[in-house]
Amino acid sequence: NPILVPILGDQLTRTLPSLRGRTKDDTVILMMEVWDEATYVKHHKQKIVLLFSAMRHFAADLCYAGWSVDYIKLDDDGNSGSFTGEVARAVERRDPRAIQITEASEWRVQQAIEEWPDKFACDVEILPDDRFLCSHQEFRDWAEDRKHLTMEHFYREMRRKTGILITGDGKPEGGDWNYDKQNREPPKEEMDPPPVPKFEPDAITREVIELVADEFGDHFGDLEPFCWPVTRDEAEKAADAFFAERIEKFGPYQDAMVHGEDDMYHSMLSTSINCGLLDPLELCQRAEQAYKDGKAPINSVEGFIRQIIGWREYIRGFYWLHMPGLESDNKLNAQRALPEFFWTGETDMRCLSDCIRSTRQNAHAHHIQRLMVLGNFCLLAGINPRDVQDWYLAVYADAYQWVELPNVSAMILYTDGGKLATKPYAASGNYINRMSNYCKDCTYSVSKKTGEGACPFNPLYWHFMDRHRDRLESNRRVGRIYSNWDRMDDDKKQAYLDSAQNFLDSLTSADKSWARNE
Ligand code: FAD
Ligand code: DLZ
Ligand code: SF4
Repeated sequence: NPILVPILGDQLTRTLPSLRGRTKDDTVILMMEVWDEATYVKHHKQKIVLLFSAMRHFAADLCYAGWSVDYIKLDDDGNSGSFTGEVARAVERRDPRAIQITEASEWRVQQAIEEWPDKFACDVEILPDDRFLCSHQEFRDWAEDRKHLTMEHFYREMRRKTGILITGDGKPEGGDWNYDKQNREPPKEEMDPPPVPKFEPDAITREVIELVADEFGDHFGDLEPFCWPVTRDEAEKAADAFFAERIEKFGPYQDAMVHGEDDMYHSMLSTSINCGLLDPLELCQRAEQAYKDGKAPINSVEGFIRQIIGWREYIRGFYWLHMPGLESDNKLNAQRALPEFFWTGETDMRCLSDCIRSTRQNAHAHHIQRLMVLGNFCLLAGINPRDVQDWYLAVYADAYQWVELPNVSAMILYTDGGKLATKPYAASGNYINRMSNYCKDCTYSVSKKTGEGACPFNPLYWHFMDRHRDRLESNRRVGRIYSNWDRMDDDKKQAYLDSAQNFLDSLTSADKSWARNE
């Protein structure tokens, strides 16, 4: 009897722990397209195409290499629609002596896997996912007894552990651990980011595009053009282009936003990293090499590496440390429904409409758009965390709960009351105006603070600060903002609060059926 090795949609790595050391004649690999996973939120159409196409390509490569693969397509007869249902059918079919699986990246799926030993007669072995640098235990040990889980401290440990950008005598390359101060350039006229490689759908992808059109036509987002990498080869080409053409300016323009410019100097590699097509550590080593070869400055290279071995690893550790509570936390008691325009893009706020357009067209928006435009709006407007979580999880092709949830709940919505972020990332229109070209052609005026035509971020900012004064005033990093508020005369304060309230009252709530099948 063989060993059954189920491989999940974000485990498309040939060196996966559950594949390493297995022999071809003693193993049956199981890959499953299942209805439950495609619809637990109504994922963007491109996200489903990406996952199914990448899974089908990966399975084809495994078969070509001589592995025995049971690949269950979504519309196969008898598909039970769930991972557990499909493993049950495979156990029936193959009578394995054991199941061996790499742990799931998401809590929901891992819970289901942990029930398998009780459900199936064979042994079930769940292996740690060593595609992440920091194990669950290592993160727990690091977090233990710390009052604040400061990312920067964690990041330095990851630098030391990997030796990336560390000199022979153990010091940070260039003398500093972090060059973020050099990475806050606003956009410049002369900026001309090279285009990101686009990948033409092949026959496998085209078949999946048809399937998605038939089965998920009511999900958010444009189905085509579909240009994401779906194989390791394509993902490598995308990485090559980033290291050859964009990493140099990645750092300085990391936080810059330009209307209609969706990729800027970002790597656009998250979709490939998260489903297993690219190895995060290898990418960091390539970035380090670009620095050593004099092809990119330290601030760009360090910035890129920090996002991956710093933020990405930290976010994953934070998720497992705080689940399942993280999903229901709501320390700011935000209760407002998500506005409908998040799904339709129909708003006069030019910054938001551009970020939502990019999200709809590409299943992607870059970090500062997710954080300081969309996220900042949800924070200031007091949108309830569940609606925001569902939205981010559904609309981005790189979204899996382990990475989406900490970013949404702890980073943008401050639902944990400050375990991750030392203060809420709240900002008025000024910030967006400084870091983008959105405001100059907006219907609203960013310099107008209150009343008709004022940029809604301006009054919303003070409405937020005022309604959370009890919680935020004692925060050293926020407290002084209240001295500015207190210096305003009462009429001015009231004008801010009234303008914000009028704006909030004007919002139309989204129908829940955008995010979930009722
Ligand atoms: P680059 O700007 O080129 O960055 C390089 C890599 O660093 C990314 O590919 C990614 O792997 C990693 N990275 C950067 N920032 C983060 C971060 N905050 N958390 C984890 N990894 C990071 N990223 C996801 O992969 N999936 C998500 O569902 C997701 N949801 C987000 C939700 C919010 C509210 C915010 C503020 C950020 C979210 N991010 C998420 C992080 C970040 O926005 C994306 O990783 C990034 O935009 C992907 O584009 P890129 O590959 O061009 O990234
Ligand atoms: C996101 C997703 C989708 C849309 N569909 C599948 C699927 O049919 N089969 C699969 O194995 N994985 C899918 N995924 C990814 C999973 O929802 C989930 O994120 C991973 O299993 C990690 O927990
Ligand atoms: Fe956004 Fe306000 Fe600028 Fe308009 S004026 S683009 S709403 S920040």
